[in-house]
Amino acid sequence: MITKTLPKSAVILGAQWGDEGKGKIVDVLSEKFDIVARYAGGHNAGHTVIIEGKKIVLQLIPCGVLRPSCVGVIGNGVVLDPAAFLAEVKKLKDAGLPAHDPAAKQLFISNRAQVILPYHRMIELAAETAPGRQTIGTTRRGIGPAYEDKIHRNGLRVADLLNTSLLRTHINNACHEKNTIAAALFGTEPLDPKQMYEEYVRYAEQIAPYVTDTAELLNKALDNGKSVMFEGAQGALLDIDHGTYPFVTSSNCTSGGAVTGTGVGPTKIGTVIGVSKAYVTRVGEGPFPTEDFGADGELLARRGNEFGAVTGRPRRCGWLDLPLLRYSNMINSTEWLVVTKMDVMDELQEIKVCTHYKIDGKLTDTIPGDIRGFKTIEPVYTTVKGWNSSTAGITEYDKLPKLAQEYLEFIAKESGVKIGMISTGPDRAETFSMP
Ligand code: 2SA
Ligand code: MG
Repeated sequence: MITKTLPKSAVILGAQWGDEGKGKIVDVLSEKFDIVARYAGGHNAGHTVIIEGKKIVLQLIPCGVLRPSCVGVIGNGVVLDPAAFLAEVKKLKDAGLPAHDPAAKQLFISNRAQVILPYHRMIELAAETAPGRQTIGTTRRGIGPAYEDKIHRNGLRVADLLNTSLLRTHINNACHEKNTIAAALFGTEPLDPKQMYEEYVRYAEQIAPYVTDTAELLNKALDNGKSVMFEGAQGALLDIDHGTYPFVTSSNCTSGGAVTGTGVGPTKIGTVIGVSKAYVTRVGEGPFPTEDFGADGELLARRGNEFGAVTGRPRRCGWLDLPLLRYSNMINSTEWLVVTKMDVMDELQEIKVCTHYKIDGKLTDTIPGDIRGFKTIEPVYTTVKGWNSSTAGITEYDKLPKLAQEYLEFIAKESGVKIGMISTGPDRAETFSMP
């Protein structure tokens, strides 16, 4: 049983293309952890948690802080939009949650996290909508351009945001450069550096009380016997290195990201838990071998309420893809799977599962390394009978219909990873550990 064997530290991440229901699982498991740390992405993530019928969507702040006993950390691997952070802090305040108050010492931001500035959004929007450019279908939050600046050694870190003279110089220089590029390439109107500085200096004052050296905080906490959960954002197949490049996000969503994105080394991480839907969804462009364009795909979208939590975009739906799940398990060293949204499949007469790919007439399990390779994939399906009865809200394995149990056993056997937990509905309570 997953909750009985949980070590002092665990990575929880999406095993697919995001939106697997991580937010809810992090929330449920955060009861067992002292600290929850986000290690990658930014406010492009949308983690929906429903507590006693009340829905809370967090994009940047780790879901763990919804429990007053749990400390939230925004790690160095995250790209932080100060305005988005402050808007979420207000959400916590309005919900009466103590984490919003820096005096509660329940929420921390890494001094080494990168800052998203308005020109990042400007450049991304222009590039995504420019004629002749390959659209990625991003969330248009400036995530990619902020990571570009980080890797280009051109970025502004939170520690620099707090240094007013450095901030002024940085904004002046960056605006000069980005305005010139955006005007030349896309004909975009320039941004005003003076106005930007005045806005960001105010943000800096407001976020300063949350800022600390979070690598030190996390390592000391672990050394002192505290427990830490590393909360992934997006999903393994959107990872900048291992995902379906270039249709990916700009960070390492995989378990390796937890190490570089927080400053806690691999020997201090106890386990990796992958969250997978009982089917698959994807939002934005890019390959999706098991996408279903027919009535079943529509049924999954409707019953699963498959719309982006951040942008409201409809998600594409399809069948569970075992080659991709095995690949995700491999690159993450996943030890446990959590299967979510079982109940969404309750009305299906038949369920298809992709067990292998056929590429150039040969059965294979290897995931193509190039995007053109995906076009040659023919998914090989096994069809199983649907359980065709309600699993919504069931919280005991024995009470699941026999066919639903068989489906889960099939997933565990074929993916090579044991299933530790099942979710049968959106509420915190609609979850159970496997016997
Ligand atoms: P970006 O904005 O640069 O990270 O976009 C690059 C690709 O990554 C995908 N992406 C996501 N996919 C699923 N869920 C995400 N979060 C939100 C949610 C998305 C939303 O939880 O629902 O509300 O639309 C997320 N964030 C990034 C994105 O679709 C691009 O394919
Ligand atoms: Mg999401």
